[in-house]
Amino acid sequence: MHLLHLFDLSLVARADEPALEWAGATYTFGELEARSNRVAHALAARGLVAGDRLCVYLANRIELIDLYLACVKLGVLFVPINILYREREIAHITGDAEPRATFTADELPALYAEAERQSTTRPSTPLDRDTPAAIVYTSGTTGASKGAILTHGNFVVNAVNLTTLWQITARDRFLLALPLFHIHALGNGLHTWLASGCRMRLLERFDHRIAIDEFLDFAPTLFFGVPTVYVRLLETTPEVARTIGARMRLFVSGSAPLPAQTLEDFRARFGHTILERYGMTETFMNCSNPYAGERRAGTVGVPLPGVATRIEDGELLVRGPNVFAGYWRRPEATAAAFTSDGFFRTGDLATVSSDGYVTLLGRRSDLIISGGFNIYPREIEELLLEQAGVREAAVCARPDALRGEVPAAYLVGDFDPDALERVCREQLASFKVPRAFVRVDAIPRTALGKVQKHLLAADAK
Ligand code: MCA
Ligand code: AMP
Repeated sequence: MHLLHLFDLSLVARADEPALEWAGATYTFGELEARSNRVAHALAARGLVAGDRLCVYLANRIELIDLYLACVKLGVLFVPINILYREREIAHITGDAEPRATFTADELPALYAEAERQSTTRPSTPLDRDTPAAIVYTSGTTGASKGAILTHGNFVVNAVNLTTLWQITARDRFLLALPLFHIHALGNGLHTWLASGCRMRLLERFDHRIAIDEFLDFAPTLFFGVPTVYVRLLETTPEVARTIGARMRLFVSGSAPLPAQTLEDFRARFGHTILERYGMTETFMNCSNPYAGERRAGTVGVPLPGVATRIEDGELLVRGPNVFAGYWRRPEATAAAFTSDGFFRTGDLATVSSDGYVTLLGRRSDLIISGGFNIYPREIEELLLEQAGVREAAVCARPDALRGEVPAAYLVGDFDPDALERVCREQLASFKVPRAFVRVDAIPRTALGKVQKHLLAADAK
């Protein structure tokens, strides 16, 4: 099975039904089908063919959906780039993916002028379960990010699992505010929407100052968030929270650990137990708390259908049709990520209870997750080490009540912290900029020279 079999449940079978609310207008599934066909022909006219890569550097908007559907229909690999990334980070991705085309907001008017003249019939391309649909960059355990090749089969199995297990149907009203350049919104959000045929309101981003108004105005039944989003929603008044809660069916959380206290506070205020699940770019969703059974705080629930799990040296390994096809042009990194019997090493440390619930205990690597965005310290350390006067640098996580964690830099040398901060702001996405630049006499290391980040982090509190 490939993605168009899944999407046709909505694009074709529900063509006249309302599909998408975007920027005050409502579009039917049939209109989305026609728009994306025109865009696909316009891309083909520019020379894009199956197997090419197309990068998009866009915030959430209807054109991002058109472009994704057009890529799927052409067999072109969709490569989304985080809109918060700056030149250095973007250059790494475009250099590695070697796209035939890259779209930013500036290029859209010309493309849509060309699309206007194109046919609304669907282009035909051979597709199957193993056809790559997207390359999504994720940092892995090294500083430079690697492209995870995600196939039609990966997207399909993830969407079918979640739509069934979370009982998502055409009757739902889905509010999507997470960024479509990550698998959380793209893989889970966009694909369960198209699999179920529900009505979705898409927001450019989750802006906590207006999010509540969107909830009240749209009256959703379904919402996906990262923990920071739920901490933000707790700022609302009890009356408004009750109004929103009364219409809602399901709140889902993932991408970072949901503190048990947030789960409790949210239940008290909104009258809903947030359903926590666990996934990765490379694997889509691995585990979920049950919709109907016990949603156990502090756990990520049980493995999804088709997902085999194993614990090895404390690390969770997974295997199944949800697991990606490998890293783009990095056979060595791909080989290192899998065991000889085909299990993917998640890098997450976990335990499993006697009744099958998985609890995540931390990460093998020193990954920092801030507001659901991943930060690999090495990338920031490399930039800091390029700056005058910095002799040694170590970046580690500081606990943060709103964002879970934020990065802090520890440095040896003779430097100007304000200048370092300026350079980071210019060259890195805002969430990667260290919240502190701390001068230390030495970076603590083990006898083998490995930085002992836990000692630095202990200082930070
Ligand atoms: C944040 N900012 C953004 C966005 N989000 N700018 C543009 N588009 C966005 N989507 C910027 C703000 O402009 C601001 O920049 C800074 O980030 C903090 O903004 P603030 O309003 O204070 O945000 P917040 O209340 O902290 O909320 C941020 C957020 C955001 C909405 C929680 O971090 C977010 O969307 N996180 C989700 C990321 C995600 O989907 N991750 C999934 C990856 P400045 O500081 O310059 O003013 S993991 C994954 O996909 C796997 C498969 C999984 O398991 O899900
Ligand atoms: P990414 O590489 O951006 O896809 O991020 C995947 C990582 O996010 C996983 O390896 C986990 O460390 C983390 N993650 C996702 N969901 C959860 C969750 N529910 N609880 C804790 N960590 C999570």
